[in-house]
Amino acid sequence: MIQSLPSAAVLGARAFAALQGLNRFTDEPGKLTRLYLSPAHRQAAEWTKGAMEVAGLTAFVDAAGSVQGRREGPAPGGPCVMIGSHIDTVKDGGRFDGNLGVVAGILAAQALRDAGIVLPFALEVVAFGDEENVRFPTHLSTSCALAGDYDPAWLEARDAEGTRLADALVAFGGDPTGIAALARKPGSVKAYIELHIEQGPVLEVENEPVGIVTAINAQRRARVRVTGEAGHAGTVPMNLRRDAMTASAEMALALESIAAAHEQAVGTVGVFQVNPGATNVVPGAVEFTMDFRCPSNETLAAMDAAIRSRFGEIAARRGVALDITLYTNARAVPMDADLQDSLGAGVARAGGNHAARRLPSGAAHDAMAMAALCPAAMLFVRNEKGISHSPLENMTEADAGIAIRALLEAILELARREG
Ligand code: HGY
Ligand code: MN
Ligand code: MN
Repeated sequence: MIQSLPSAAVLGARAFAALQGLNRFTDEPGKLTRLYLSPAHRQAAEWTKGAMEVAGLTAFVDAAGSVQGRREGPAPGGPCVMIGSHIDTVKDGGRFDGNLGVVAGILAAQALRDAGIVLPFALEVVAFGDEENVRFPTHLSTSCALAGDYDPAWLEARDAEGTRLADALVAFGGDPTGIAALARKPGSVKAYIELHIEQGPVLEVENEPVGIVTAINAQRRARVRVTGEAGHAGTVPMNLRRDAMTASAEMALALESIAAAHEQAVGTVGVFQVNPGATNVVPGAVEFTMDFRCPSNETLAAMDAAIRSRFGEIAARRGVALDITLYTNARAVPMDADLQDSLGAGVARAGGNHAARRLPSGAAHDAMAMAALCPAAMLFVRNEKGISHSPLENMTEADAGIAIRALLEAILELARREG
């Protein structure tokens, strides 16, 4: 006997209560910092596994550190619909980025189980562990593991302390040798849906609680090393300096102006290390990161060429050495059109006459990786002023509830379309 599904208000309250529990786990008390394979990530993974089990899913922490939960459909081992997002965060991040999508999947599974609804496919919820790629120079490594695109070189990646990813994974309780086996067979995942905060201002400006993602922007990340000559800050004349810091500062401003000159492009220098880092020493070496993105692959390639040309000119004029190492080169990823329509039907059935605005994503998501395996789509949730990757990240319980109810209705729409 099918009972009614919980209201959006009930789902919103449950989501906020669950996030309270999950977000106790941090590596920096007083802030939300939960980097891949950290102690807080392990605690959060255990909490997530337990919450999945309460929701009626069979759950485990996989070899790469993600948490996978599954409820079988009529044919054991058959294809599934997967709801996923991530539980790693940036440093001093927000409560909702990634975490909300995982909690939403768990609450949807629980609501379907409680309502006695039997789906014509298996239902899976996955909490990926390396979406932010803040600790190691990787790119969506844990969702790439499921999509069959894991790069073994990532196991040799080192964090700021010099720890190898493979060693951190073993210490976490993962298994580097078991990652290849995580790859899902084509057809085993019918659809991947990710509910995620928008991390931008569009839905708030247009007064819509939810939106449907059309595509995820192309993105490149690089590490830049600039080498000049250290010297005495008091004695080296300005015209004889090979100052790595001022050269790097000019390059950072060049990135900013190149990004500003290209349609819907962005460019960011987020990490900037000056060596030796003493007041009275002309900096001999600087290492900084670049993150640049835009909707078009061609425009991103043109930006890359312009950056290399401008940086080369600056280095030559200032007499410093330059090394640019690209470590992320992700093409723009369109979201599946049919799955977008199923999400649109879900939003319509969730009530409230919402327009289900279609919009691109400037932020990367695990859906980028999963789209290589199966049809993937995303449901965005309005968040206050679009602020994200910040402790000021916020949203209303009501919007969270509307989004989770729409997710539930979209899953039922997929079941209906299964016939
Ligand atoms: O950087 C990003 O776009 C994502 O939040 N990891
Ligand atoms: Mn995210
Ligand atoms: Mn993020």
